[in-house]
Amino acid sequence: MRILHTADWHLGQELHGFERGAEHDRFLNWLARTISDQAVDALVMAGDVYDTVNPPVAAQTRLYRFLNGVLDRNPGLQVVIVGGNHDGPTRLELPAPLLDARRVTILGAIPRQDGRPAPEHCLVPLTDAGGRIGAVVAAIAYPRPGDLPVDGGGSAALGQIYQAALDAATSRFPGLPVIATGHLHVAGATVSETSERPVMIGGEEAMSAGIFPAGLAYVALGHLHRAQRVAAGTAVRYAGSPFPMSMAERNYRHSVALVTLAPDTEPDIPLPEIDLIEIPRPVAFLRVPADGALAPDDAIAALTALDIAPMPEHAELRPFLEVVVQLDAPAPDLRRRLDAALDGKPVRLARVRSLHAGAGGTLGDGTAAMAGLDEISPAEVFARLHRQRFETDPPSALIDGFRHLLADVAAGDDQDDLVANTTGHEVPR
Ligand SMILES: [Mn+2]
Repeated sequence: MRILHTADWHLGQELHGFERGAEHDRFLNWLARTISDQAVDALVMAGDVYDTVNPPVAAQTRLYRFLNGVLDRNPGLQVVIVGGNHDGPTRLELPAPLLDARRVTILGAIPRQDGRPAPEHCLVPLTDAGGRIGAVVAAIAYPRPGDLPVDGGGSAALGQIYQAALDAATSRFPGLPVIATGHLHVAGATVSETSERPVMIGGEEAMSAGIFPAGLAYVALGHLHRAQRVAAGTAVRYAGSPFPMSMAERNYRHSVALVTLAPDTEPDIPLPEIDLIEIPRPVAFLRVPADGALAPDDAIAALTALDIAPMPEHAELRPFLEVVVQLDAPAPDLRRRLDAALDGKPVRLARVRSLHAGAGGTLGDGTAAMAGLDEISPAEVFARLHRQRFETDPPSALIDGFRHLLADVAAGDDQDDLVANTTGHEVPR
């Protein structure tokens, strides 16, 4: 069995106001070719298909066109998609009735029965080229409010969901390797500053890697954008995003994971063979300077000297540029001067970061150059404000409460989806 694990496409995403559609097209075309070239049996997408709960029509068109193409060209291919924290569960599942349920499974949320998470309804048997069932996917989506207790104990409760899924899989499909999906932040993994939206699951921001039972052959994760292995022992991996979703990700090597499961099942769980296939970067990310910061005049000289080969292709494939400037005095015309220096160059100035020498304003901690508001997390702003007002760190219960509020606000217009999901969501399988 050859399973291709990918995640965090964020279709519909914009980078500082610039559309990413051309990059997504390049990635999806590459992915479609890779599925054929590598004779993939199943594609597993571990959440954050879309960037928002109400994605633009173009983003939905992209997904449907991709699915139609790969299913048509690869008659043996199965596709398993689960929802992430950016996806609206019912929106994600919308095309499912039009698709062959034997080949495509879309679970926007963990299905429920009698109001409780029902992981036994997440099982997807995978068939190999010979038509035999060779593995099972426990397609667990991002846990939604109500799936887990809110007052702590989230890891334990989610661990029980994974254990129940594994138990159901081994009783229905004895002896077959079981792959689980997940969309969450596992403690100890590397986050991308200001890129992934923090999540609260069962009262915890990061879950222990111990929630995945040792009996799982592989855990296909989404949410963190850096491709990385999480736990030793069981193979637990983040596929990572297909290309940088923020400037912070510009030095990553983006990839998909090709997971090969041994054909014969042993009493012990066979460790899967994992090959990372690097994704060609559709658009270059430049930073001026490469490290550190430049004084305004030096930055303008560097931009004037910037030599970028003219690109025959359209504007949406021009490199993104970030300029980091050290400011000792206000420079209200900086952006205009930077734009002038770049005039006629085939590059997109996505972001200008200004570092200030002073101790910073009301929220500066006085020890380092003040970071821009878009570089510090909301929780850090909250903590700094608390220290400024009360001269102490906020107590952990207060931070937890703040993070809850933040997650609720971020979930925002998810609410309609959630109501629909808690009341009427029953899975066909
Ligand atoms: Mn996510």
